[in-house]
Amino acid sequence: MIRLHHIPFSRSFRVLWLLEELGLKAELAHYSITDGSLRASEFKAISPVGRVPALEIDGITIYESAAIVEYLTETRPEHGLGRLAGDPERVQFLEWLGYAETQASILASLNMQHLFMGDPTPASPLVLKLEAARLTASLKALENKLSDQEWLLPSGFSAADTMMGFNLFSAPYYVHLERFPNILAYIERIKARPAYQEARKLDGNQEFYKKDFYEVPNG
Ligand SMILES: N[C@@H](CCC(=O)N[C@@H](CS)C(=O)NCC(=O)O)C(=O)O
Repeated sequence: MIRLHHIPFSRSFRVLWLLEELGLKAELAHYSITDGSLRASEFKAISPVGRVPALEIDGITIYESAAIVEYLTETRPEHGLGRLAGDPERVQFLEWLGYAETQASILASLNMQHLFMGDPTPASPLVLKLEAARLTASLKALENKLSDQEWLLPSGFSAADTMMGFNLFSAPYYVHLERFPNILAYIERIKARPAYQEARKLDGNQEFYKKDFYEVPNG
């Protein structure tokens, strides 16, 4: 039995997509960011800070998306989606797992302030501006990297792309991607993958974004 603790359009999509790439089917346990289900003691026993993803597989439970990605690729090396110790791309692979999470933390901060803060404590325009600039900087570096390769690693698609790919579906709510043609082409390549398409069907509807774009407020 494989069970993925999941919220649609969240970091758990990274794992949902990677499982599809590996040909593994998981039962989904659904949560919501707003209904308190992440704070239930049963879930805290699985994920101590009450976050998704968490994955039950092979008789163990793992939380932290990068750790899950590493575990899945190391225990299923026949799919070639990780870069194991000794591989010349190992360091780049690990860097991208971390980079994706660094970028996701900026997105999470923007989400928190744009979507979940309001009366009586509206978000700070200065912080929103800084976070949008930090997101832009992280996208510029990605744009440069994709100028002469199709995927994050020179040798081709890997699980690092499943870590990063998720971010690129949240980023356009805060930064116009038209100025990043390599990233737009990368997103199209992602969308063309059958495993990605299957994961999207299983994902569920996102419940966060009510607008197509969130402008940085003046101030
Ligand atoms: N570093 C963790 C972050 C997990 C995380 O923050 N997940 C979000 C959804 S994208 C969450 O569960 N948030 C709930 C909360 O912050 O209360 C990972 O990569 O798995």
